[in-house]
Amino acid sequence: MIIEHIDSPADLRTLSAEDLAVLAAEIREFIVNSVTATGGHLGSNLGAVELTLALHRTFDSPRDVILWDTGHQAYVHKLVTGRRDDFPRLRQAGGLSGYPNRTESEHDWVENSHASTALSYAHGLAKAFELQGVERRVVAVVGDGALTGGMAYEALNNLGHSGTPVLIVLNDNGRSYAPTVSRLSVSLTHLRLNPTYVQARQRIRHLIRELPGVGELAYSGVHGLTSAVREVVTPHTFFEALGVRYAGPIDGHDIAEVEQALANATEWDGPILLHVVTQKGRGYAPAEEDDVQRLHDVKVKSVAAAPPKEPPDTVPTGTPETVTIPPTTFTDAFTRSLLEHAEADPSLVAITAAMPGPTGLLPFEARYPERFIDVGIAEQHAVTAAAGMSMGGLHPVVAVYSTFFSRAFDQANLDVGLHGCPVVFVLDRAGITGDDGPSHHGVLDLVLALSIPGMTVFAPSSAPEVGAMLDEALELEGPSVIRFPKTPAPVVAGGEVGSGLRARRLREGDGSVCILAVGKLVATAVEAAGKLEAEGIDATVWDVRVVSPPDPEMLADAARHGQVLTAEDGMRQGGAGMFLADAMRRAVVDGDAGDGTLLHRQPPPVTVLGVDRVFIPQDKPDRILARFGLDADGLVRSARGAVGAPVLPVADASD
Ligand SMILES: Cc1ncc(C[n+]2csc(CCOP(=O)(O)OP(=O)(O)O)c2C)c(N)n1
Repeated sequence: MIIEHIDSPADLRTLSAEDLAVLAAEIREFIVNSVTATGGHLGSNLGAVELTLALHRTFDSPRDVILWDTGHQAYVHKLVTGRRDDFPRLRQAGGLSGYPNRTESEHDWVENSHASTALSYAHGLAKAFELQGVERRVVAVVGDGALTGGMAYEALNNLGHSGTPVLIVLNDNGRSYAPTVSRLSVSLTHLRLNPTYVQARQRIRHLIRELPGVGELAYSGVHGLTSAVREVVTPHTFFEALGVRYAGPIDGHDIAEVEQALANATEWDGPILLHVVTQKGRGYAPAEEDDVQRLHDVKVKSVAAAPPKEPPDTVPTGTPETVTIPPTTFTDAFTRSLLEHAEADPSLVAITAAMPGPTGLLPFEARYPERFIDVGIAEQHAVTAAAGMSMGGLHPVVAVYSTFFSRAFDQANLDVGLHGCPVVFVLDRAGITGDDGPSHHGVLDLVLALSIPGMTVFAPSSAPEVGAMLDEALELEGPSVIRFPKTPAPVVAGGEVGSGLRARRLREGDGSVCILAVGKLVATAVEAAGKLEAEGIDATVWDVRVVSPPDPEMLADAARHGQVLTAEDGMRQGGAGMFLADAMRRAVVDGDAGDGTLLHRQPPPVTVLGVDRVFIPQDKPDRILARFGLDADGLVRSARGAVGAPVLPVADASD
């Protein structure tokens, strides 16, 4: 096996064309076997095999910088930079990261995973080398999906203006998660498929290669000629208008062709974009046959069956009465509820930022294509566009991952919040997400959402709550957030769901300790209360449901306890617990119990439980939660500690 002898990029440079072809096949097999065992990004890596080999044969990494936009397609790069043996622990605790990671290798320059940043890093690095007079080349590999992100355009514009020498490799597979939505992508596709261009290009290459003596030499100059042809068949070149030279398109699976083009491109003393066409999922039938996502990412051992092309039958496809299967996940519950609302409300529109599948919008897209909007990887635009839609009389629901909501905070705060637009944000993958590591945990959404004036913040504790909350959110006159995790949570309190903006008291204790639990932590709190009871501590448990505005009845009840604990799967500093503690203090000190009684008393001490302000490495969510004391045993320990601690004397509410 050739792959067993590849421990560094230098080992690639001695290989013949035949060896490289064999190696590419071995790498594909390795990646399929590895990723199906651990889970991870499959389609994107299978499409980048030859491109990665060509890059590492042409450039001298790490002296030359190779940056991977988003970073999910860097498995081959990891393989050829000495990390082959670490793949069995891909995305496992303490194991290989699913993205480039500076602690793993000197070949990894950034720890990314949020898209569209590589061109900016590249600009910065190239500028630094230029100013220091150092000869080092900077290459940024960006997908056509990542190129839909606004930051990429900011960087292109700045690169073109400054003339900083960066080689941008556009890895164009026509896909993001789903097919890429962008006019630019469509134009690029037209160019690569344009028969006049393709034929002319092939004829020129053929003629040149046949020239006796000078054929191969002249072949290297073929891009000059083909770009002349390109100018004829494309009305304008977008990149060149920005000041970035364009070269291509070339076949990204032809290693020799890619190497030649890379070598030519580095001759250009300024920013240049090489358009490389690849096939996502190449060489693995289930991926090639997955029409929508090309097996972009896979769960452990789930690749044998490609995802359904039609909406899954666990969501309603007929009238609402046909719905009989209970929702299994929060996402599933959202999908169902959204479809019901969409049927009743023709002004309802659903917006995704390039992730229609994972956010549960595919059935909506299938049924209401004209009301489905995929903006590309452009969360900021999604949010402000939603504000505009709501100003224009539509009812937008923006479905994004919690971690990507951070990108659009300013837009959510000012463009939606300040204008009081009734936009509903549905934040999936909230809380601890696990395998994807620090950048993917959704631990900031509560902090961010709670700092936006007028934002109603819902945290469903189980899937059936999602529908009730969406009902409520769509009735509000201002913006709202519904945030929930990927993993389903058990339905507590006999399957009943709450309503309106009210919290639910799930358990009434003896007044010693009250747990205010948020979202996923509600089931944990109920479990903890059971354990505490066995120890003689009779805890009250509330499902907070609506973090803002908090239910006054819940606050008043909590204030009557000797101790209060709050529990959430988000950042503790500035999160739900601190928000609720502050609201309770104000409620009791200002005397508004919400039920007609005046309190005017000292609030009880509050122990705020949540995630520490640290970047959390990859691990299984339950293990991470336990580490932060956010499992049932952790809550028991905290409650025990709180009850045993000295309690401030409190005046009775009736005094
Ligand atoms: C800001 C942001 N939003 C969403 C995502 C989720 N995401 C990860 S990869 C991806 C698609 C990337 O497509 P492309 O750049 O074309 O790479 P490919 O996988 O097709 O090679 C998306 C939307 C992300 N990583 N960052």
